[in-house]
Amino acid sequence: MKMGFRWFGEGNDTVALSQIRQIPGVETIVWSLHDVPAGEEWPMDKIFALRDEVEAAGFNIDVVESVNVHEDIKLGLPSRDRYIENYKRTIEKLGQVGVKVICYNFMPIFDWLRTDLHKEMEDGSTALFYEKARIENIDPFDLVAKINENSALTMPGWEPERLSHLTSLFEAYKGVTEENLWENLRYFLNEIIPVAARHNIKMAIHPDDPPWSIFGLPRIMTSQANFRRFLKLHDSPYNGITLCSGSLGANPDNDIVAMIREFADRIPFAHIRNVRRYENGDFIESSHRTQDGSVDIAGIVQAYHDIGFTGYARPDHGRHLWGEQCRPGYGLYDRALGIMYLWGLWDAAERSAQK
Ligand code: DNO
Repeated sequence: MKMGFRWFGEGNDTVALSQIRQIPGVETIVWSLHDVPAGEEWPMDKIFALRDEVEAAGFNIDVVESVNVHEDIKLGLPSRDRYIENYKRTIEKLGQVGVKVICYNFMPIFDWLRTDLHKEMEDGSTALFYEKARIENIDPFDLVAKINENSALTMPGWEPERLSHLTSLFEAYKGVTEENLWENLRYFLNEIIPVAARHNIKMAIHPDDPPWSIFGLPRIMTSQANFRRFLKLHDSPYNGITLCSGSLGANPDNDIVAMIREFADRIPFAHIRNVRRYENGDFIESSHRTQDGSVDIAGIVQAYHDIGFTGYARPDHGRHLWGEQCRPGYGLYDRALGIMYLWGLWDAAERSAQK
């Protein structure tokens, strides 16, 4: 297991590379060019600049998260081909600087979704929280109208500057079914995976978070059965999964340990974090420790050890501790604690395997 840490770039992250350097065992910075819009080709000078900065701080740049997929590709519009060509050229350029894994997702309109970014926990820390009933009761068009009247009603991802854009996107997705999305994903994979293979880059799709449909939008990367189907859509070692225990773990039906065992050779990248689920479907992102949430993190790390996992892992979102001001979920302290927990489990598994 190779350990990585997500970093949003100088001026765009509250955590410094020099701080990450002091967390034991981190070799890889998980990075992206966050200022390049989805669908555009990444400029080589920016890739080089990032590489030089990260390598000078003592890390490698093996994992990119994410190269985002333009909505026209997910919608299967005729304009998708232009964006797919840009995507391929970005893969080629990342291949030139030695990138090994590219993480991406295929979620319509929204990436991860929460209702509260700073929900207070019993111990005074705060964490990302999802209130199911609140989301289920939303008619997206209605919410857009309400936010227009009162901008205080906005939710993460619904910022006023995105609103006009959001309405037309919701319109565009009307009538798009899960089967359409599968077909559009297959088209995309058939185009990009051969390019990734030529450059020895493993593409690793991220599960939908939460792993169920929201606002009537189709979502397909949600379950073990759907990941099985995904891997067969384009059967290649370069077509893989970012197995995110926290995203999938929000649904109690998902057995992450079983997924690790079944998809063992198709997981180039692991996101490891816990969530505490409530009976009404709400969930909160608890500490990485097994006992603090509903996901069996100890069992997950053991399963990775059992399959001889040599891919990349990173701790995922953390709580906000000790008054830290940071990007929601991406502070220094709880992710550093998470790494030490993961190493503890891993090292103990190594020891007991040697006996
Ligand atoms: C949240 C992340 C996701 C992930 C993308 C991958 O913090 O796990 O945003 O990076 O879905 O494309």
